[in-house]
Amino acid sequence: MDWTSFHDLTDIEGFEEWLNFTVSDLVQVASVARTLEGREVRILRIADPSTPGPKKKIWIEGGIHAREWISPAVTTYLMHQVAVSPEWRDILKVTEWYFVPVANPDGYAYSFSSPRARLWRKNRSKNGPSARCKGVDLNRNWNLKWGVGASGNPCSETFKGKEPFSEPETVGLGRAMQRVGDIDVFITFHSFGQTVLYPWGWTRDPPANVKQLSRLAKKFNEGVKAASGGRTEYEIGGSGPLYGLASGASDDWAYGALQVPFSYTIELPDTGSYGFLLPESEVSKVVVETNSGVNCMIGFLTNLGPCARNNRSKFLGFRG
Ligand code: 0X9
Ligand code: ZN
Repeated sequence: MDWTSFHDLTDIEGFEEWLNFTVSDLVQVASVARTLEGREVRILRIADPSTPGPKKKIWIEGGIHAREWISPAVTTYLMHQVAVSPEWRDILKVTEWYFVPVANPDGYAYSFSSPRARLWRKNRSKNGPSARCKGVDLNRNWNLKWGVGASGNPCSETFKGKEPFSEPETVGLGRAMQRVGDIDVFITFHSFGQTVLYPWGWTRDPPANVKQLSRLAKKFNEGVKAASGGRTEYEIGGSGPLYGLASGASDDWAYGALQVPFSYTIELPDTGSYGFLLPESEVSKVVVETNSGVNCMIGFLTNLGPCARNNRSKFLGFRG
């Protein structure tokens, strides 16, 4: 494993097992769903059992859209850093992490299968016995205001599925998130655009704690800026206003159904020159900058590290 190239599902699963084996005191691996093509949707829990709770719970989702290869790259890098890097050690004492490196393994594997399939977005669902077109957009399939800004046509890139939670991937991930319970921060990595999006996607109305959401998003940008020497910046805003209405996404479900107070979609680089076809030469830069962004965010939230907040300032989500 390295972060100077993109890796297929076999490499990523091998890396998960290696991390689980070498950092066995901190890392646990579980399978939360079985896909149509028989692959596992895996989550990795990283927590330090030698420090007492309660801890902030952070859920990081990657690879829900197959072609956005930089997303699993960022997720696996962050997972590795959280498990082994001294930069995260203090924060890890007061946090527990749940990583989903590849939320859409069938789609991801398919996008590696041939140059023709490189830009595949959905899973590989059959959509009925005689359907010509395969795949459900897993980021239109979660059960919150399902249907707004999504397609009912199986041939569309944004096909919402036949009903909310029709897909094993979304069902398994949703149940696992419910089981974990009281998640404080949810981040799903996508590409491209260089934006930090907060809810809602299904309406342009601002969410209840928009001020806190925006303040924490700015910390991500601060961390990215610091690591990039001021060269990389993200735009911050509501996903409805910035990207147009789209419902059934995991961020809205985490925020609206699970009441996760800090829920974000981070659209990774670039801003459109290469788009989904980001060159491998960019991978190391993006993963390092994103790690720094998340470190600043969580450092602020936990009051640890270089981005620790002022002790006296109150900073609470709406769940308190
Ligand atoms: O449309 C999406 O699913 C995401 N953009 S992408 O280009 N990566 O496909 C944005 C999702 C933003 N969140 C919501 N609409 N809730
Ligand atoms: Zn996406």
